[in-house]
Parts: sequence; structure tokens; C-alpha cells
Amino acid sequence: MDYFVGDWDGDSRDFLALRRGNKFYVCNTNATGAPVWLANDGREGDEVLVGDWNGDRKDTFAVRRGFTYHVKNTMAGGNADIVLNYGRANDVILVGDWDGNRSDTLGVVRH
Ligand SMILES: [Ca+2]
Ligand SMILES: [Ca+2]
Ligand SMILES: [Ca+2]
Repeated sequence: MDYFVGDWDGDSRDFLALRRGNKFYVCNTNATGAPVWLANDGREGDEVLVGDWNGDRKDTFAVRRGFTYHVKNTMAGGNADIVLNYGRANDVILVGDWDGNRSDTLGVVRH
């Protein structure tokens, strides 16, 4: 099981999400309600990145396979909004708002 932290609903409070297999579960509040299950096409073993890719203040997932990234701007299931190739397959990738425009992008670390 993998855990992620992000502001999924854009209320500026970060909360937990978790992944079990190819299913994502997202919590938005401390309330005891069951987490929201998200259909997702992630595969076990994918690396998952969290960021606000489109600057709407809501964090969403991007799934990495090698140097291909499947970026989603919503929590709905289905195809990625953006598919891009970046860096090299064994790069260490960091997510951040490097230019201060409120949208997150990828950065690469090479040793
Ligand atoms: Ca939130
Ligand atoms: Ca967003
Ligand atoms: Ca940015």
C-alpha cells in the first residue's frame, strides 16, 4: 500500500490518499466517512506523482512508467489528460512549483 498527501479538493488543506493495487482511495476531511474510491488505470508497480499540474489548486496524480508520464487533472477515472515523455527511465523525479506560477511541473535529478 502506498500513501500520498495532497490537497485533493482545493480547500488548501492537505489530506491523505492511498493506493492499493491499481485503486486509489482519497480522503478529504477528518470525517469518518469512507474514503472516495477512484477508478484509475494505474498498474501495480507504477510510480505515482502528486501535483497541481494545471494550477487549479487541486492536486491530482500522474503515473510514471519509465520516462512516460500519464498526467490526470481530475480524479475521475479514464484516460490521462496529458501523456508526455520526460527525462530518462532511471531519472529521479521531483515535483514542485519551480517558477512560482502555482502549477507543479517535473524536475529531474541526475547523479
Ligand atoms: Ca483539501
Ligand atoms: Ca490541479
Ligand atoms: Ca510552476
